[in-house]
Amino acid sequence: PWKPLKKVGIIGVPFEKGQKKYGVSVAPAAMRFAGLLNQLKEIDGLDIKDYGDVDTQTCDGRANVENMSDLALVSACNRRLSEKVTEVLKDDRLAVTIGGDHSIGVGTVDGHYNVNEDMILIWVDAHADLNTNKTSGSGSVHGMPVALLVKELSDYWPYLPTMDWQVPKFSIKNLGYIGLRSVDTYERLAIEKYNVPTFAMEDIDQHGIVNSINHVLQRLDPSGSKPIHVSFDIDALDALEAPSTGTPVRGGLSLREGITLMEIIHATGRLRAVDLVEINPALGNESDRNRTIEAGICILRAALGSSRRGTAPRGLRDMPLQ
Ligand code: 6HN
Ligand code: MN
Ligand code: MN
Ligand code: MN
Repeated sequence: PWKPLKKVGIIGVPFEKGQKKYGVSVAPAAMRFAGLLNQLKEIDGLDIKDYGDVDTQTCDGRANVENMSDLALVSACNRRLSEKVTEVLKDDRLAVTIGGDHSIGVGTVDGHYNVNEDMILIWVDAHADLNTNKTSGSGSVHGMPVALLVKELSDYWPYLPTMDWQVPKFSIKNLGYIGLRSVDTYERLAIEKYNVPTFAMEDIDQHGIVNSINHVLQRLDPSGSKPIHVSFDIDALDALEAPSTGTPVRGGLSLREGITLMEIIHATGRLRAVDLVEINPALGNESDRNRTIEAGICILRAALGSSRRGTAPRGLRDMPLQ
């Protein structure tokens, strides 16, 4: 009964306080300027609606939590984002969220969970983003969104002022990782403790990207009946493919592996939300910036059904006669 959604909603989240470098908040504007909407509209039969940018500038209240930077702003931005994702999904559109740093995964997954409690989450990233404020070496919330989201880790957090709206309900049993190659020690402990299906780069090298994603999908949803959320950190791609990002790691996915991954997920017909985060147009030179943005657009096009084989014109059976 599942078939790919033809209606899509785009949400921009110009937010960068989940990490410390300037520029990742410029990505939604840079992606739009590069022609994102037209490049998605070119895909066969898609109806694209732009929901604009979420307000990322304002918050009331303060939250001074040890080793957790700008929590009040992270919280306020994610709260608005969660409501926006819920709105897009309730409009029967696939929610495409353009970050922003990866702390915005809290809002996208929360907003998706509120519509589809049976959703599964594929976190495509060089990093596991599974730190708490106790285990984080950076104090940056973009390294913590998964730990904030999963109910199994709620006891490992202190009380978080301003975050009362976000009650962790999503189960870590519905999470899988692809692309990991920079995992902190306690993140690895949690992955093993909860037996999270994880295809780190050496696993992908051994099994190939096709077997890797099929294995994760099979583990999380053997009957193929659950909506899929993909949170794609551009640093999952090799740093040569996507240099303009805040925490690049060498030895990542080729662009072709990223595209194949998204084509397979598209083909399930169950994709309901995609995040594309951590593109930082202020890092590197112009060629780095363009390469990274183009890679991001390729990933989204694959997720939305663009075919590398090409697509014959709809409803037509012959070439035009003279
Ligand atoms: N990202 N594990 C490191 C940290 O600071 O917690 C890096 C996190 C990177 C986060 O790329 O979304
Ligand atoms: Mn609406
Ligand atoms: Mn990330
Ligand atoms: Mn990352």
